[in-house]
Amino acid sequence: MSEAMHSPGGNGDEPRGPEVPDSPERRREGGLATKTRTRAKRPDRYKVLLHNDDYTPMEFVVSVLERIFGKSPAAATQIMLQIHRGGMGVAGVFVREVAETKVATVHNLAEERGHPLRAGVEKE
Ligand code: TYC
Repeated sequence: MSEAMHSPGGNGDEPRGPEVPDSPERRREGGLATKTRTRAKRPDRYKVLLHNDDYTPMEFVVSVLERIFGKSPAAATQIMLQIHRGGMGVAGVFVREVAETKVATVHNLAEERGHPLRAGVEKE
């Protein structure tokens, strides 16, 4: 055997210990495997608002609040009346993608039935 095969370092075959994936962070730390833990932030919430109009039947709004927003018949009726008297009301609060999907569902159902009911989202 040649001397070169036993000399430490140099021929690229020396054991290097447990493999840790390389990363910009690891290089910055001079080769030490460190990790900064960053807490995941609570996603922003969005209110889904229903708007009053003169034509959508009250029963339809109540059924939307029950079916799309999971409200009890009593809660759905209270929210509908609040919208009817005050101009708008909160149907629910969700992360943005869910809120936008609810709005689209409300508009699709209302259009199917020929009602002008409108909904929108507002960041909390
Ligand atoms: N104002 C409607 C009526 O008198 C009822 C209504 C309530 C419509 C809530 C829309 O978001 C609404 N038939």
